[in-house]
Amino acid sequence: MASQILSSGLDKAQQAMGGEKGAKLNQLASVTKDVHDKNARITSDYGVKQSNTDDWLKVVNEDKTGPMLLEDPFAREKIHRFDHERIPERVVHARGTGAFGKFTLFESAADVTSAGVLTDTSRETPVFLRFSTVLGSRGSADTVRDVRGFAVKFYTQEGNWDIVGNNIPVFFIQDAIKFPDVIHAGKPEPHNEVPQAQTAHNNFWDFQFMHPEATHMFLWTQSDRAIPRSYRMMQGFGVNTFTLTNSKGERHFVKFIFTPELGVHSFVWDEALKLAGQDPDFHRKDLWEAIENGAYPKWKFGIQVIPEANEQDFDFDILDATKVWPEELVPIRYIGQLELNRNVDEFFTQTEQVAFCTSHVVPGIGFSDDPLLQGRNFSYFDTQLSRLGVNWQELPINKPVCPVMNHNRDGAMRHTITKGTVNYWPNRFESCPPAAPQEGAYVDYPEKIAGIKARMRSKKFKEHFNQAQLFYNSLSPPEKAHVVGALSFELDHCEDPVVYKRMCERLTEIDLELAQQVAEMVGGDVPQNASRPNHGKKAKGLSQMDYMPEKPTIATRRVAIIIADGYNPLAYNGVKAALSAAGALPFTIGPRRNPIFAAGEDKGSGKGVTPDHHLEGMRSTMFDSVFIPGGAKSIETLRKNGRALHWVREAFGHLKAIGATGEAVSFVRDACQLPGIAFSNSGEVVSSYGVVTAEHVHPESFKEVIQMAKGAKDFI
Ligand code: HDE
Repeated sequence: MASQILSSGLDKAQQAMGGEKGAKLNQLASVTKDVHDKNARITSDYGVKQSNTDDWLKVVNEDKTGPMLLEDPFAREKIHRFDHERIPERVVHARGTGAFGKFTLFESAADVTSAGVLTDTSRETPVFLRFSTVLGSRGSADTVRDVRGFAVKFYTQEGNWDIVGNNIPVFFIQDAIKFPDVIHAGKPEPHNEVPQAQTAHNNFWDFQFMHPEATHMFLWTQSDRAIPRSYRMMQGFGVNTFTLTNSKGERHFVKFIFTPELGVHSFVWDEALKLAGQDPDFHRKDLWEAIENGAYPKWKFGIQVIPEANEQDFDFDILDATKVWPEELVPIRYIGQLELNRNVDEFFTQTEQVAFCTSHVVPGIGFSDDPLLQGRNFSYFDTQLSRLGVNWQELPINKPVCPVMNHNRDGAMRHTITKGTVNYWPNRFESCPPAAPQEGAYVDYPEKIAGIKARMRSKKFKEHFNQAQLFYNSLSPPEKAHVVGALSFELDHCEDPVVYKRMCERLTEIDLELAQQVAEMVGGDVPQNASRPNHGKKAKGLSQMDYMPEKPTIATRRVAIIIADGYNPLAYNGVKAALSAAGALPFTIGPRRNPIFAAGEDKGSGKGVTPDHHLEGMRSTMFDSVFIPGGAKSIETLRKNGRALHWVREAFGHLKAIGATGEAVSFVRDACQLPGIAFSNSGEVVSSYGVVTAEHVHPESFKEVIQMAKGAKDFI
């Protein structure tokens, strides 16, 4: 019985894998209890079964009222336990969500590293990935403009390896000593704790001006990258420069990159703003929904490698985290794949208690002198001590799947019981000795260092604008327009003219036209001259348009199908089936969540279709696309429904694919009120500005509608 309870949280498939492949899940199963176990009964924490957990023990009179007894151990335990449920939230990246998965290699990187996880192509390494926003509190909204965390824990056979990355490849600062400043400046202001999860305020932009090194990064945060459509549709970057050492002892500098199979996609700002209120858990739910539906998100894993001897070959310092390594200079070598395939069983014990450390690397992987990384290596372990306590690595989610044995002992909440009479090394029994390199011990790279103690940065660290220009120049025209819009929004929220006027000046270091457009909007002095000429260079891989999926796909996209009584069942059923067949997620939306009847369907005997949601319950922002089947009566009803009308207009404004057949064609035309769009007036399928219409319905046209809808937003 006990083992049945313990393993009930496991996927059968994962269990069948056993061994290394199911290693982490098997380990977790040994500490997992199932609240749905039919034989489970409420007990106290000390194991005594309880008969009543609803009433505190009291001295009652004949009316059954009276004082409560402090004696009641069960009530006291329940309340005391509750009083201490919260732990400190992460000082940054407090809001997040995570999932389990696996990492596989399709090409060995043995030429540059000896790490098993990057060389053994037969391995399947279990992983846990936590996505996050940076500035908001634990209860803040998912869709705010912010950097997203992309933290991966690889449970390798040689110990845990953490890549604690972001969805943006550079950072605001070069030296870790500045981290408390940049975070204080971005978090709510100290006097009134406003604003929550926003960089649109004086202090953030004051900091940006004071730190020219932040220019490249703030441009990324004002781009579409900072409002991703989904965690599944963004890249992950290790950001810092790490090193790889191969079996010959040769060292290389490396950057780690994850690129999503679904391509890189974003919201438009208005969508993100609205969703923050309409569905603050949008990203969390999106990831959960995809995994539950078996649409496992996948990323290609790549490395950019520079041999040690070539460190000085670039006009930027390769240890400077405010710089990318342009792909033209250092190509990305994609060698593996990361897949997420299992949601957590419990948020707190898994997603909240997972703890990452940049300092956790395995043999074959090491650090560089990147001054941001060096500081991070100090900070992460330290923060886990205050957040989770000294024994945080014993928590099930953090525990390595390989053996752990050493002479570290005791501390609050120690779980492991280590038998034996010695707790130090060396000891007279030679118990638990260090390992030899041939046994897989970590070997420190014997780097030769000579220097003077000083608080300084290298000369190349002092150039801050070249790559900001490179990034801006590489964006497509709509992406540039979005940057202008984002900066205009953010600086409009700064009340202090010193802040927004100076920032407008700073923009002249990047691009005069950009600076002029923003200054005009936000009340800055419109500059006439650039502070430096734009070098005009571009690089690939910076615009997210470079990451459209190889084949356009509608898979996992949420499509609203809006119907009312009298809808055309052929169009409704046809499109719904075609969408499902293409892997999309169709949701029926009606004026009510009670049966809606098709044209010709008798309300008395017909079953109707019960919508998934009603028009007041949802908003167009929660869907990627909308389809409206014809049916004279249905369209007559929808025309009178302001919410339906607004839905179509808003979806069009957010550049979403809209499909319509039959009578719905004129409905969409009237709703959009844009004379430039072409509409179908025959059986032909017409696609114009992402609006796909077919006046006369025949089953073949559904396939075409889907096909054209696939690329519609990207096309625009
Ligand atoms: Fe972090 N960062 N960070 N950071 N960071 C934390 O560690 C820190 C930086 C990143 O899902 C903290 O466990 C310093 C860059 C992610 O649990 C803390 C510096 C990048 C997460 C910390 C940086 C990151 C964190 C807070 C400057 C992208 C969430 C809670 C030197 C590569 C991990 C915690 C999770 C979390 C310190 C800069 C990514 C305080 C000192 C650059 C994804 O230790």
